[in-house]
Amino acid sequence: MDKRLVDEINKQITYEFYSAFLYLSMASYCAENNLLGFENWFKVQKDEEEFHANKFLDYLHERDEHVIITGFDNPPEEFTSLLDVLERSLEHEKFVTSRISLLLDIAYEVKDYAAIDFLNWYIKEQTEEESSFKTLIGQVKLMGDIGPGVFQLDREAGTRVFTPPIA
Ligand code: OFO
Repeated sequence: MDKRLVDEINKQITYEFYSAFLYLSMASYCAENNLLGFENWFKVQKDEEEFHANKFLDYLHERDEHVIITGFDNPPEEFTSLLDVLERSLEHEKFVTSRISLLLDIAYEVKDYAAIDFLNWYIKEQTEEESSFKTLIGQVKLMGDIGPGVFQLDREAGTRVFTPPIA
């Protein structure tokens, strides 16, 4: 594979694990603020991010490339409200979408059609992730992030379960 593409995918593995830690930090904020449904929701999101990271890692091995595991910055641990958590999540997902687009740009540039096929899965996944955060933000804005409205949303968030996305 093209070296730049391999390097950027290796960086992406780090970003995906960072996402997992970010969502774990958000799950903790929710737990500490009696939002146990959202604690569950963000822990499931963390599982999804680990799935994304491992999928990249397995792909590099499948293509006979070297995987480099690196550390990353600490995720934030101070949040002001559930809405703040969700808005910062959406902002983060937009950043990740831009990263996946960069990977695809390189894959097109070097005409790596197998990588293009592989990366298209992430494009679809990012659209879904951004959309689910946008929906939650809209719902929290409608119902308010304190009081009975959020209690209902929290109950629904508590029903989320991790099912590995279809590859
Ligand atoms: Fe891996 O999609 Fe979120 O960050």
